[in-house]
Amino acid sequence: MFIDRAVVRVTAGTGGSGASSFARFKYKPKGGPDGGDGGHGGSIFVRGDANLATLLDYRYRNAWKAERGEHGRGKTQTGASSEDVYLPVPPGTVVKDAETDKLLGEVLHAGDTIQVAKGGRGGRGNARFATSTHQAPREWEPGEEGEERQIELVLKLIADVGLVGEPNAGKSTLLSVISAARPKIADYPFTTLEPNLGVVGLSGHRSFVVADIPGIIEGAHEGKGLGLRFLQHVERTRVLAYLVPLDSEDPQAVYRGLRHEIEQYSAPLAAKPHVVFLTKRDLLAAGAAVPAIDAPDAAGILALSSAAGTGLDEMKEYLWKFVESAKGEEASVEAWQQENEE
Ligand SMILES: Nc1nc2c(ncn2[C@@H]2O[C@H](COP(=O)(O)OP(=O)(O)OP(=O)(O)O)[C@@H](O)[C@H]2O)c(=O)[nH]1
Ligand SMILES: [Mg+2]
Repeated sequence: MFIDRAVVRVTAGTGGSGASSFARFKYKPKGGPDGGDGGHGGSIFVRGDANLATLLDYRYRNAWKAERGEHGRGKTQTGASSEDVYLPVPPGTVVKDAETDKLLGEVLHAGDTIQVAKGGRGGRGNARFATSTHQAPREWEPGEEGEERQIELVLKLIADVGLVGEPNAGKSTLLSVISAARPKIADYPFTTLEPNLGVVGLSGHRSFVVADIPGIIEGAHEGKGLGLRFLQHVERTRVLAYLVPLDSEDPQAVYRGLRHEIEQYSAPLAAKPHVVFLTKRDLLAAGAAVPAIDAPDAAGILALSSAAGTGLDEMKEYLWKFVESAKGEEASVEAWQQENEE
């Protein structure tokens, strides 16, 4: 499970002030009070958006403001209200007040909205204060202040696919070419220290979430390298993809080593459905055949190159079906468990 968190300051718009004004007609110098009311300040809402999978945007922009309402004007014209502001968040985001830790709500589905800062009401203009005994009021109200607060957004995300591989296997590069994620990529080991998530989009609004995780080395299950921390991150993914670069001296041994580390760490993790990606296909000598790998437990073996872009479309379609079938299995296991509990 990946926890994505962001703290954002939201400031709603203050209401516009009411006006103090008197009508002036050519032949009637002393008209009645005609100051209009101020407009509403804009409120701020958090809204579920199915196209998002992370809270990454809020690392770059952590302050959001709505405009103030316009002031009222003469001729009892009400000031214009300001537009409300919507912060898009992925479904599954919990919204809290960051100062009090109070739960403000949870965005479960696309389109769900939660108000996080209320815009101020507009103040009344002097036209509103006229009574039979008080016919020329000068009173007007200022607009109400817009609410301001610090909110915390928390998203617990289960990645569909976890990319498993030795350092430099090309995990981050692969994520960067199949999603909008921009993980750091370099030709030295352990470039990736924290998991990166990306959403892979396919035609017909299909998508799945891929997690690129720190490289795994021999002894990872004992805590070597980023070992345990890395393994905890993949524990909650639905399926795994083992990456074996084709410029490895012995691809079979690389695959065996990865399987070994996972098995040593946890049997359920090793039992997760998995596929093998033979990466960096462009590094094979021209005309050379892709080496065969013995992987009896794998659902499939695909050769691809992130650098040349080969095999990627097929791989995305393949992964999507693989993830869907894993979701189907989960559902049937849950149903089976429920039936057997009764
Ligand atoms: N020729 C070639 N090089 C690639 C390909 N994919 C990745 N690389 C290179 O391999 C190196 C390592 O790539 P990364 O994507 O950072 O590898 P990683 O698995 O994320 O590595 P860590 O984060 O350190 O575990 C970089 O120099 C990449 O440019 C590929 O398809 N072909
Ligand atoms: Mg990396």
